[in-house]
Amino acid sequence: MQLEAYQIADHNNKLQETHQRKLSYWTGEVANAEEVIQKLIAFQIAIPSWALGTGGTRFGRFPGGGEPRSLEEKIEDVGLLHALNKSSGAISLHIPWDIPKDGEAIKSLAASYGLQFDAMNSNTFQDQPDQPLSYKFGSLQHVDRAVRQQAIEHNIDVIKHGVALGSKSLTVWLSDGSCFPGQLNFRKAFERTLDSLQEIYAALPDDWKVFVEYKAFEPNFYSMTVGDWGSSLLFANKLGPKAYTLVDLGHHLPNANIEQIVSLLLMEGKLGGFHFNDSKYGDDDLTVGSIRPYQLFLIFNELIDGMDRKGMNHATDLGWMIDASHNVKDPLEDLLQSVEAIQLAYAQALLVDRQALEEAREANDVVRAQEILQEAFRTDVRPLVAEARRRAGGALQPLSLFRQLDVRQQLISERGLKTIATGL
Ligand code: AOS
Ligand code: ZN
Ligand code: ZN
Ligand code: ZN
Repeated sequence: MQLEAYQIADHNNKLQETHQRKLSYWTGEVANAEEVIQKLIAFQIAIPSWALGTGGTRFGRFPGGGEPRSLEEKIEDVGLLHALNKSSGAISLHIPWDIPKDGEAIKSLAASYGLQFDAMNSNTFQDQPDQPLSYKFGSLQHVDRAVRQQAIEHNIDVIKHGVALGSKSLTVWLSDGSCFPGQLNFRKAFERTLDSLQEIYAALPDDWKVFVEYKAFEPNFYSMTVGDWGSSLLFANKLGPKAYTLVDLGHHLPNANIEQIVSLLLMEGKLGGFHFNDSKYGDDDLTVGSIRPYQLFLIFNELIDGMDRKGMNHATDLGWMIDASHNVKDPLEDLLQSVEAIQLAYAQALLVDRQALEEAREANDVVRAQEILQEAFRTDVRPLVAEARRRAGGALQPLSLFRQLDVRQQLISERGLKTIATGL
């Protein structure tokens, strides 16, 4: 299905009066309201292909119906999101779950929805049916050179698929590590992984980046070879200027200060990408902003500070992606909520009076510094976010419109009730 412009216009017309009242109030209150709106219009958040179906857990999966059955239908779903919010203008593919049969056709299908291809994701954490060697004991770190070679070639193959689609980056997330003390020589595992990554790096086109994603635990529970931002940064530094660290919000030990990590990585010029989600315990992959919205705001506060200091473009100089999926919500509704949460945190962080904050810090005025941040965090920026969407041609309230138009029911009638999206 495809949304028609008149459906969005009708929806916006009905809400226009109330929207305008709230907007006028907040544009009066917020000094840089117009700047915030412009930045929001430019800001796009990529949707991962694996978030379009019900995620499930290892205990079970409860598909909701109408899930995309093919890469084409995944693109159609992201197209629907983008039509509603005008902020989901990119899709991130996963090989081999999303192998395009005809790269050109897929590229033009995406373009017809105004979508680009964000980072390509390789997969050496599962064995595929036709795969000669197993990743049971790791991939790029494996003791057997032949297994490492197979994993290297897979990554190079993923780059080739990406080139055909116009993607500009590769995200490498490795499940490599060990489950028990003694199992692994940590140093050898690091060195082998580095050797393998160097071969992949050598195959990167000049205008590409590679993102090294770290994760503290799971599926390995004693050690992860790329387990934290320190090891990711070591790899990125040793690889060279096209290699960066990728921060997934769910990949830290409990209570880690993620905003501080972000600040230091940006200082080093080595923060490349982001996987947004939220969590209470571990890699929960819950809807962005559903558990710790203040943390998300503090992260954006550091992102803006660090990017502005380096003269970076907020919209284009980092890879912004959602990495969330779970069992109980309609995946498209969930993604609309996640995108909105990211925009709210971004907009609030744009309100921080940075000069006053620096002055308070230099004067050791702790109370004032906290007040400045919370003042921004407690501002209702929803009308600004809605206005940015309206001006870009999207819906004032994407989630309500999704429900009013009964989008899920239409997808179920087109695709069926028992559909399973390929993915995790
Ligand atoms: C895994 O935990 C990581 O978050 C990955 O970024 C991602 O979820 C995975 O690559 C999906 O395939
Ligand atoms: Zn991730
Ligand atoms: Zn994860
Ligand atoms: Zn996650």
